[in-house]
Amino acid sequence: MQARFITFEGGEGAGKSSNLAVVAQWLRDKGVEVITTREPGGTDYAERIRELLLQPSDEMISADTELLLVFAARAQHMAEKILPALARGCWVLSDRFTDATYAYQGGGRGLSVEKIAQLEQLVQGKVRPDLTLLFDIPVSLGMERAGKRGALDRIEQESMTFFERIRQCYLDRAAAEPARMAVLDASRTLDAVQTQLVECLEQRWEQWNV
Ligand code: Z5A
Repeated sequence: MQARFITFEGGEGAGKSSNLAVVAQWLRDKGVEVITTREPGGTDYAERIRELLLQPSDEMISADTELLLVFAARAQHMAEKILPALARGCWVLSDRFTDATYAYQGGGRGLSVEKIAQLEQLVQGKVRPDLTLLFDIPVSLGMERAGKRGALDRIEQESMTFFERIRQCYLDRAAAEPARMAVLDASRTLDAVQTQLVECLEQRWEQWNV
């Protein structure tokens, strides 16, 4: 079977990382070779860009700077990790990808869809995720879960309205692309979320095996 590219999206504390591990195990149990990765980051160089993006800064970081850094990290991630893995038949699971850019830099920072789409084309060409799992959660609940971990990074320090715009942007994208994006109710218990997740995977697995 052709290797697939699956991405995990959602707001802060939505449970992306926890559920990515579940999907990786589900696929390995099916005999599939899988690598897991994350954005921004995923390679040594891209992880250094991640640090630049997330560490709190006294200097104002412009939205365009943030956008270009995100795509610089993605270009490296694509070249060094994602494309070689897919080419050798290995499935790739990424904790965030370009939908996060539309949501955070687009919905959150107010950059235009056209500007983001140009960079998406430049960096990714035709590569898009085969499946995007959107873990949807009310902002306050996600923050409560994420907040339990301690100090906030530069983006986590933004306002509630910033994160509300991000959530809405994700939901709008999922409504516009239902064949690629599956929305999961991440406000439920971990067990309940995982039940939805497995149902979704079983459906896709059948489609992909036809
Ligand atoms: N960013 C961007 O701006 N532009 C881009 O293009 C990209 C990213 C790619 C880093 O992301 C930042 O980069 C992010 C967007 C920006 N913004 N910020 N800040 P990240 O993914 O590394 O960081 P994050 O969004 O803050 O992830 P997170 O808070 O780690 O959330 P998560 O992975 O979705 O959740 P988790 O770690 O699996 O779970 C959080 C906690 O909740 C943990 O204690 C779990 O045990 C608990 N949990 C999870 N699910 C449940 C349920 N169902 N019930 C109860 N408790 C649960």
